[in-house]
Amino acid sequence: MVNKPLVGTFGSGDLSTSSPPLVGILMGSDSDLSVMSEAAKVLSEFGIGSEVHTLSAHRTPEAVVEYVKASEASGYKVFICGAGGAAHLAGVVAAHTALPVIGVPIMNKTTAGVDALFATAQMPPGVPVATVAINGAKNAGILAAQIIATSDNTLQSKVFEYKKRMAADVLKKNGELQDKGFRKYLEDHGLI
Ligand code: RP5
Repeated sequence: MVNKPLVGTFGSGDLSTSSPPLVGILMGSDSDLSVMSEAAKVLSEFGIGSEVHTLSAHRTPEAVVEYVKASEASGYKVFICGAGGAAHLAGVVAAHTALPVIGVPIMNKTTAGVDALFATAQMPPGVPVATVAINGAKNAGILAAQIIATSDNTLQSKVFEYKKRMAADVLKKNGELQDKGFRKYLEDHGLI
């Protein structure tokens, strides 16, 4: 059992916005944090508050359930769960909530994250986990924003703007590539 309340602690620290958290970001170990912080960062760009916690399906099973129940009662909308190896965290969270759960398989040295990908994606019928790519925490954050945006027009506009900026950036780079040719482009961008 944990000593202090798990919910409402704004665990993402300097990555969090002043908005009350709507997304709970969980990871099995602090060794997952550099990957999982990408979800908190992109949510913060959309002005969505999140909390980041290290809670493990295997090492702290009671605390996971306690957190899910408390944050669900506090009005959270989505959970994002990252774990590596025998990655059961997202599935366990999904077993205890009716909120959408997004799973992030974390890469590891022994199997490059393929075991986590299968463990996260291959959920039994009735208990879905929306699984993103191995180490795909940024996409998990964007997907969480898109889920919340289905009932928030202002947020939906922000998601559209995000996609427009992304498209403009790619087209700008393509323009430069066409102007310079691939050899000079590679040189100028330090890609060779
Ligand atoms: C999983 O085991 C964690 O999600 C992490 O990806 C992996 C290794 O954990 P550590 O041994 O680094 O704490 O539970």
